[in-house]
Amino acid sequence: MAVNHIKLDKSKKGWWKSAVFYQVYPKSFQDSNHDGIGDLQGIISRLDYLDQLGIDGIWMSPMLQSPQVDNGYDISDYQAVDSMFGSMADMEQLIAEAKKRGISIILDLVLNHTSDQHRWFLEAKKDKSNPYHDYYVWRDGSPEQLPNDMRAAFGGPAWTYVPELGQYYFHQFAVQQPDLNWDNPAVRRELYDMIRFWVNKGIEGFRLDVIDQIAKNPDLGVTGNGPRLHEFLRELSAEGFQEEYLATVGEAWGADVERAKLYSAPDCSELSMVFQFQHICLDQQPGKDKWDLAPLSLPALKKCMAHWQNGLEGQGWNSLFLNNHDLPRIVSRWGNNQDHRLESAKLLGALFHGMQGTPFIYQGEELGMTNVKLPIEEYEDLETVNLYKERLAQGYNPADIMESIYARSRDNARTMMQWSGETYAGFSDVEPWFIINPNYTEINAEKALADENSVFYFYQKLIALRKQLPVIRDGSFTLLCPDDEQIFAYIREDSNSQLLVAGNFGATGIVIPEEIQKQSAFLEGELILSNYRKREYKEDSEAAKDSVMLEPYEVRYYYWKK
Ligand code: TEU
Ligand code: CA
Repeated sequence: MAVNHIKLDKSKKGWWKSAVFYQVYPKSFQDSNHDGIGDLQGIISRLDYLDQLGIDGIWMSPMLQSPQVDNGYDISDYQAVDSMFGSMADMEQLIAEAKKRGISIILDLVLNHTSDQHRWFLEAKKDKSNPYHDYYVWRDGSPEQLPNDMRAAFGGPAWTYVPELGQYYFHQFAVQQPDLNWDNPAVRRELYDMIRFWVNKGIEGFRLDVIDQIAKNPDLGVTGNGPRLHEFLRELSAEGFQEEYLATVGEAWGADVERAKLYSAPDCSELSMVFQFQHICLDQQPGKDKWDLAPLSLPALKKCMAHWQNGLEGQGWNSLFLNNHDLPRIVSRWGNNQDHRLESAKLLGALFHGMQGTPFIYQGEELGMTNVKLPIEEYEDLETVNLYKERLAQGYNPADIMESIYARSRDNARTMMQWSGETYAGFSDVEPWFIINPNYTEINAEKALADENSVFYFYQKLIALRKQLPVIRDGSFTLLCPDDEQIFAYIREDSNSQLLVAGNFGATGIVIPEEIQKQSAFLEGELILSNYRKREYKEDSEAAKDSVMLEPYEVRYYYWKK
């Protein structure tokens, strides 16, 4: 299957608008030294695979020195590679080997908090006059009297008492993840210097962990979208990012379209783009958290995406994603991993890759990897473990808690990458740190590469199309049939061309609505992509490219040159 990968010129401003990124979760990607833990040499050994897929950059979840309470999101030294993953030399080799293949390495910056084992925090809790004390957020209190009733994201209070100081420190996440005090200019300076260290090593972009939560004000109960947030971001950008044309993406659960225009302003005064989560939160009960499941409304999903597509056009830039290391596998969530795994995985990929923005693929998504169901003792993720305890104590029924966990646990994304049908799935030759989804004998990269009908080759085509058709990057977006409960369709258009994307989100066939049939791209255009092979055989009238029946989870792209 000849797919011509166009390599991007990274010295061009805004190169990331044409790019497709791939997220690697280092611990679960590839082990190279027989300890059952993924590592940097493992990633290097799989660069050819990623190059074959056609991606332009790798966002790596943190591989820096860490006690691994939260799988590396608790960093104890920002300038040292954790020995579990390799050495600084391995990191330099990874950057160089990736660059040879036109692949940029994007580092995950966790700037909201450090590990409680970071040197700064160890100093900070020695005494109040220590220069590092003010690097963190402290309030007076007594064992009986917490500063206020704010809660941490992973359960329990957001305050932990240090008896020697008679003070509490603030943490939005785990007890072992104390929040940094961004109001202190010395903290910001340290972080900018650290960013320059990595830029000098050849890092070409950053993903910024919970960036909307850095400007907190616990006295007012404020975590996200604090008053100084955009001031801090402009400084961070000026000091850390701008001149190199780095690709920067902020994780911002609290972003709406208006705020995203600030974050991703075309003058690059803040970031390249943000990960927003409004679409991701649609299948939970309003006002509740992700564990309180609700069915997805397709019209709501379509309108949400259209709102972002239209809202940021010319005024900002979207990221496009359905998966990451915190989210369940999309084919299990919004697709159909029973009877239509391949079709629905491709449908979801095609719908998102046809939009304007920069797509991010999460490891294994290109294979259509699925969720897992485990006995509670086997979950590793602290969020999952804490949730179970907390809900049990609140009187929830264990079976209901498990349903939420099966659907939403972050561990769904953290099982080992499925490379082959061999023992340990080609991930390692010893038992890995966490489980392998038992379906690895069926779903794996080796099989996918041997099957031209695989999700892998479909994603490869999606990536190649983005490079070939400027309308995918630049065209306007018009949602079709917004209220239809089963069809997801839209038009991308520029002055020379039109791209029609039409998909069937249901397990039953459906006639293409009139509103779509009358589009020029449907009438005059060429069918350039479909997830049903029979569309390629034009002599069969049932299967013809202009058939008005969409099969279950079918998706088609029609391209029309005006
Ligand atoms: O995630 C931020 C975050 O808000 C998630 O914890 C999210 O709330 C949760 O997964 C869904 O309920 C980032 C990282 O992506 C995550 O892996 C880290 O655990 C977290 O920050 C703390 O650094
Ligand atoms: Ca290893």
